[in-house]
Amino acid sequence: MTAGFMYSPELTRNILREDHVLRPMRLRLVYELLQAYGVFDEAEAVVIEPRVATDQELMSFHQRDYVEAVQAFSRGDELDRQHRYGFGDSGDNPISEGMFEAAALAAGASIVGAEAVWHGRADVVFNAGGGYHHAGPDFASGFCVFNDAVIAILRLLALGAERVAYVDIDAHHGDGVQNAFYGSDRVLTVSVHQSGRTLFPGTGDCEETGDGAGVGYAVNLPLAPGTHDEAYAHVMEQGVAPLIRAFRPDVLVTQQGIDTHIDDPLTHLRLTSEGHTRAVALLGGLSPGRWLALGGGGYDLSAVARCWAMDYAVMAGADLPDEIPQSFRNAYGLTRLRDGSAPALLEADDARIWREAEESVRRVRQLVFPLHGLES
Ligand code: OKP
Ligand code: ZN
Repeated sequence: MTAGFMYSPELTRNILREDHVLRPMRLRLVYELLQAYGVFDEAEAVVIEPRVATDQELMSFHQRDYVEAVQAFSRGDELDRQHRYGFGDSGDNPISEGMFEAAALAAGASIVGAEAVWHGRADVVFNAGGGYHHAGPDFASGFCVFNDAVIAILRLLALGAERVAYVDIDAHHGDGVQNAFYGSDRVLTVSVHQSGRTLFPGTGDCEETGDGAGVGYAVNLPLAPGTHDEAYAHVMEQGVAPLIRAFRPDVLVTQQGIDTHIDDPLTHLRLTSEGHTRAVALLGGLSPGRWLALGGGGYDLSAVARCWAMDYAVMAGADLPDEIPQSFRNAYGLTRLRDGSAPALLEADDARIWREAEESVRRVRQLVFPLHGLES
């Protein structure tokens, strides 16, 4: 397996706002942790330099006026028009100097990754600095400016992919990607997330299954607050895996937000590093040999660094010992790669968690499985 890792220090520079929870330095932690382990010394683990996406590439999904507006805002111009495009100083999407270049670089990294897996230069490429799944054609949303996931999928289709499977395991519903392909049967979007009843962006119910030709090609598996590794594995195995197998994609695209982690400050899921990596390993096992992996949310720096390093180890077939190498330990104070076991649960919570997980699986199997020739 050749596994590419998209990286340049430029990917870690754009600070949205001093107090913003999305801190670009988290990518540097992932990279430095992998480096401390010596992962990139192996021939099959290669660092790939991103490039900035062109305006044309951004406009494969985004409206021209939006791309031009982001460009202007990024220079500090036309700021009075920011609210109509979803930006605002004190909200989720502040304007920062250079944000256009930063967002275009994140999108360019996903494009480069998509091309590398399509042309077989790598079996898998991980762009941890991508996965901006909420951005819409003409608006920023949920920390996302340009939707690199949509743009990369459009590139794969243009290169000749007939079917692309997109699986989004961020704690938030992957609404922007789902909406972009809602009427298409060539892109299967699957999102596993904390239910919209209790979390942004509020969508992602099981009943959202697609439109027209796309009916059956949008899949949602909402989860209860508190969902743990065991219930999560059940949903992945019983709800997600059979669909991907039946769909037989030419390319697998994953969004691996790690805000599902028990220590994440924004969500209420309770996955451990083991639960997350197990899901990623399952998805990797479903790859047709072309896999574009994207980052996403993840707001606890320790969880991000450790879990995404473990994700990349899965991709590169590397074996990382639990003890974090001295150099990284001294710099950042992390000692163990993996979480210990998760804290015990109240019985009543556990019953509720299982009930919701099983209910999501049941509804998806009923609504969507038959459309793919699967038994519900
Ligand atoms: C982005 B990703 C209400 C607060 C909503 C937005 C969270 C964005 C998460 N305006 N906060 O999916 O991790
Ligand atoms: Zn998220």
